[in-house]
Amino acid sequence: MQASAPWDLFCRVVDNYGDIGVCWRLAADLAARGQPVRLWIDDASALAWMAPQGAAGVSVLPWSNEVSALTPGEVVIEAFGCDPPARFVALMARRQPPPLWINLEYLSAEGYVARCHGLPSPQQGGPGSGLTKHFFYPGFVHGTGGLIREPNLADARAAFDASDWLRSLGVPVRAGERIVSLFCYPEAPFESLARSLADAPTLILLTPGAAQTAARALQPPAPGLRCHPLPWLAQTDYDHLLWACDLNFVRGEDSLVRALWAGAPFVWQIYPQHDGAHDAKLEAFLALFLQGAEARLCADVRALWRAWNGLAPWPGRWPDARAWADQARHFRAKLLAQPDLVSQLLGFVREKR
Ligand code: TRH
Repeated sequence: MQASAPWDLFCRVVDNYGDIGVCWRLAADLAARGQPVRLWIDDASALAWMAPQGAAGVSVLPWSNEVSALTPGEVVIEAFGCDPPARFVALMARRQPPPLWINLEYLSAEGYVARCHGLPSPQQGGPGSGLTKHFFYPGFVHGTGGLIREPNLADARAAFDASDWLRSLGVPVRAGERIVSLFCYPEAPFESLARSLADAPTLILLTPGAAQTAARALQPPAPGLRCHPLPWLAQTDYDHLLWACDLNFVRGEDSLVRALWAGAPFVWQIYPQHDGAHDAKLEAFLALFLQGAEARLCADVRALWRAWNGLAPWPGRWPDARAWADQARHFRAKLLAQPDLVSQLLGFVREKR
């Protein structure tokens, strides 16, 4: 598809790094496929470590209502219902033909996603009156918008050398050690995890923030366990971290997807919601992930994930590592057979034009 103007992608950072993480990946993937992007963002500070090299075809612009001299692109994406500035929306309404307006939604494995994906929402009032917004839902199954997966990702994963990469990062790995990455929220029961992991020589690679704070509070760590703090890594290197580990603890939305592409066992700490909606969301994902797995693996993975999310007591038994790894690879293979999010987005735009 030939782009006559850049796509406009709007992102507001609510908290943490998921909003900017998803938007950056989307922008970089679109640009790499020949669709330049203007990424409008209210707080771009995390890009300094997440994407220090930037990306050809992506320009990062401050969120502003002062956009009157600008022509909106053919496609405008607002991430997670962030409401682009009113003046920009007014320009969209004046553009002929109007841009295709897409609201990129949060990721969920729940059933409503396939039902709502692609639905139109005609705008009845305000500066965008007369325009139609479309809901675009990422997801794990056919009938949803899919997951961000760069075209070269599977090849890069297959060619990756974990030992070389860990050495280049200065990580002191010992032969035979299990390597675990930890990216978590402050509520995670780190002490229970440390006790369980201490049953075998284990090196935990701690991402900045809650993981390092929790590990500092547990000094000295349990015998058999070593902890190594990491700096914030660029997104591409965070992928490498997930590929280099035997087990990954991830959180939120984007690192979950990247753990899926790593194809290794992982535990997901879901973003907690005050109304408790995260519980059903976690169960919906577990049900998909564990489809076809042996009953024992299902029970053990479910128990561990629920405990890590504070929804159950810490389990007495750890999932079997080999069966867990097989299931992770099996699920990744299923996902790889589905079209990725950017391919679907390009198809959606073609269809609506
Ligand atoms: O930071 P998060 O908890 O973001 C959350 C969730 O997305 C949640 O669903 C959303 O509602 C909330 O924000 C507002 O987790 P997430 O989604 O994994 O985002 C982290 C990003 O940071 C991801 O793109 C990976 C990236 N990252 C790096 O690039 N380098 C690193 O070293 C680490 C640890 C993460």
